Amino acid sequence: MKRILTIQDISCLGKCSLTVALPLLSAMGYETVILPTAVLSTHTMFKNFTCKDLSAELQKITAHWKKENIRFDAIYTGYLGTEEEIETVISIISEFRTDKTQVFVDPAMGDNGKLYPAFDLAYARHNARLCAIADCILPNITEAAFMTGLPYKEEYDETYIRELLAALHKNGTPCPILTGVSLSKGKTGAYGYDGLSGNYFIYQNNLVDAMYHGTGDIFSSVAIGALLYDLPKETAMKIAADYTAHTIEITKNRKDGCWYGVDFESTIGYLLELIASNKKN
Ligand code: PXL
Repeated sequence: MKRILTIQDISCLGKCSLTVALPLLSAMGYETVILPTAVLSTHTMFKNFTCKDLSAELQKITAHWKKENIRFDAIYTGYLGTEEEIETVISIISEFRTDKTQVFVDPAMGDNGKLYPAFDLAYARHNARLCAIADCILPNITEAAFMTGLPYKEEYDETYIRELLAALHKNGTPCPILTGVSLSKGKTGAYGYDGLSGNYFIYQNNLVDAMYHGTGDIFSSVAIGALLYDLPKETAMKIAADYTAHTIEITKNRKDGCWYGVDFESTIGYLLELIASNKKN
């Protein structure tokens, strides 16, 4: 069984970061080791959330793992609260990385042309330093624009997407994957570049007209889990995009749900079916 280390915050209530990565990767059949960077009462879309930074603890936890000679097949980082946290995570990756470890970075920091309120341009540039050392990154267009300094565009064509991918590749990562890419009206999906083969890969499905918090984390967790099955990259994108879209659709139609996240718990059965049918093909 592959062992994945995921480094993100715990938003105790909120269905994002570790509270989605852990159940989804476990359901996908991975031993999932967590390194919580901070504990928040809720995610930051709530007012008056509490936050306890765990930076000081990270060194102690990872020093213990080193003594136990623990190794990881993959390291997956998500939302990181500060520039210092990013620096700590860069050094943890360099300590635990072997030539077999695949490093995935989701530089979760913004959407729709804006950074989340807690972040600024200096933070985005720091995230670009983390992305530079990753084997594969999964930013959305907003995050890619802030990290590369290219303009953010609401309306775009494939040339713009390839420019962003080229800039991210030049920054250092062999496999940048842009999420939330819409190549035609009513569609959305992922568009990636595999620097090792020199090929682009694309998956588009129908856009579900609803926005919920945490769906980026759900897409990334499933995409990373699927990539670690060593499926073709298009297939991994299909599994992640179809699962995320279906989960948003189910959530949209519910009567008694919460506003702050999607009902991913009720669609885990669908995820496993999707994986089984795509592994066969
Ligand atoms: O879904 C990304 C995320 C993760 N963790 C926290 C957040 C957010 C997005 O706002 O606030 C604490």
